[in-house]
Amino acid sequence: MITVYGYPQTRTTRVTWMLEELGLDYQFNFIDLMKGEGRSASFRAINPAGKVPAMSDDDLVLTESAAILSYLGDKYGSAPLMPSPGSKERGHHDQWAYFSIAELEQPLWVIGKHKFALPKERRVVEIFDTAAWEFQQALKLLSHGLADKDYILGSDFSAADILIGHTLFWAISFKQPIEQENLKAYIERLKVRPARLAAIEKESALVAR
Ligand SMILES: N[C@@H](CCC(=O)N[C@@H](CS)C(=O)NCC(=O)O)C(=O)O
Repeated sequence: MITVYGYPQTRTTRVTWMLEELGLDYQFNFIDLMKGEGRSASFRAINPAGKVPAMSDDDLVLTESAAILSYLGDKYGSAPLMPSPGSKERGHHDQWAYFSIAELEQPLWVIGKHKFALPKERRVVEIFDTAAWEFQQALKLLSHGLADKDYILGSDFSAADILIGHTLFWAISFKQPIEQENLKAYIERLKVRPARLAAIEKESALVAR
């Protein structure tokens, strides 16, 4: 059985979105970050970093949202959601997955860290302008890469779209402008993915408990 350790409206949604795309059953183990459960000894035994998401599949425990998506796609999925290892498509898939984590997400996360995540004495508000500018540079590259395609690899949705899409939704909630018309249309396409909506609905039910 697959267990997701997570908290709603965090990178956990990348994993639950992927699981819903794959049509897999999973348990959601709610780690209440607001109550400090990320730092509990029991959760640190799963992820020493104390961060979500984490995932277990039988005796395998994984952290890092992008790695979890690759594992799930390779083990339970197929192309086009997760192109085969060694294929050209997989090369492009991984290029955009790593771009999402390394280039698109990082400036946003810098903003998040210095707004609320870091201890107050570690926050440097002067970094915001530069981080916002860096995010805009990453958006230009993404817009260029997407061009007139529906999804980042072409006409088919892939796991890379989950990583990119989740990051773009995050940017919207951080009030970062996204001006490129092709990115706006891409966001609208991703927003209504039934698997994303199902993942969010399940998360909301957990919060409402
Ligand atoms: N690179 C990790 C980042 C994980 C991460 O930073 N998760 C945040 C939630 S989105 C977290 O658990 N923060 C709690 C904390 O830092 O204490 C991934 O992609 O899974």
